[in-house]
Amino acid sequence: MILTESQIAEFKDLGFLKIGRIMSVSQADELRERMFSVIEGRAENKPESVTNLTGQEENVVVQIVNIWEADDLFREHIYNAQICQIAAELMDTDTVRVWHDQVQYKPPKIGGPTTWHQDHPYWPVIQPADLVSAWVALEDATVQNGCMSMVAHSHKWGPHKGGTIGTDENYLPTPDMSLVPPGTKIDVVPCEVKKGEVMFHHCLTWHGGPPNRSDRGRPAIAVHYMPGHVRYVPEGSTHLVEHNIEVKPGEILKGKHFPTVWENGHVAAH
Ligand SMILES: O=C(O)CCC(=O)C(=O)O
Repeated sequence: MILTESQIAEFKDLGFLKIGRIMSVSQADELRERMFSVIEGRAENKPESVTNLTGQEENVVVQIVNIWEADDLFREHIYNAQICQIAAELMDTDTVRVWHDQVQYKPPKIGGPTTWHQDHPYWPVIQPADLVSAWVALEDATVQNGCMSMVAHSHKWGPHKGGTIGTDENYLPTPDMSLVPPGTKIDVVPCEVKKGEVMFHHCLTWHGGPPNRSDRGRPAIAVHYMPGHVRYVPEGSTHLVEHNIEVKPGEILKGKHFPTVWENGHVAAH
């Protein structure tokens, strides 16, 4: 075990867990440089997608999905032994696979906000909602440059479709209160994370973040890890990476685009 019982209990209670350093500053810098080479089209291979999530020039959030398929250092990153073991311990599973990864880069001055959301409602083709994400800062992430905030305990409130959690002018959540158990206080926790540190969140935890008006960019890589029992369960809506799925509806989701990274206490062969 890497985690203590109290860390696991904290994650189960709050829906997120800050761990701390997982790589050196220079390793994070190297990943950040690889990120720029993918954004600028200099990498040898292509990721699934590179988009500006907001569609606005004055509020840019560059999202790269499956950068691990474009760059060998990011491919190594999804197999990071410590991250994989922590994911296995948080999901209480022997087998960990990658659903997909996601870079979000908020450039200096014009970086956009992250609207409040839960992850799993954006993933309508996989069940159950037992995934965890490992989010690594590739530059110090602070409130000023648009770090994430988490709503403590919100993963226990069930899944809500996108758009039900609004954002006010201070980038705080304005949820439809009928989604929240009566008497519950919305406890927003800003999560500052240093370059090379990791934090984990559950796929039903509400999270969002302010724009970046500072002089420092805010690059980060999140890997969305699934426990071995997650299945392909299409329910009418589609997903960007669904075309990569080779198993039939109802089957365990695995295959070359959804690599097994951790098995029976060890990093999987790759
Ligand atoms: O990087 C961010 O600010 C948001 C990332 C996110 O929403 C996620 O990893 O689920």
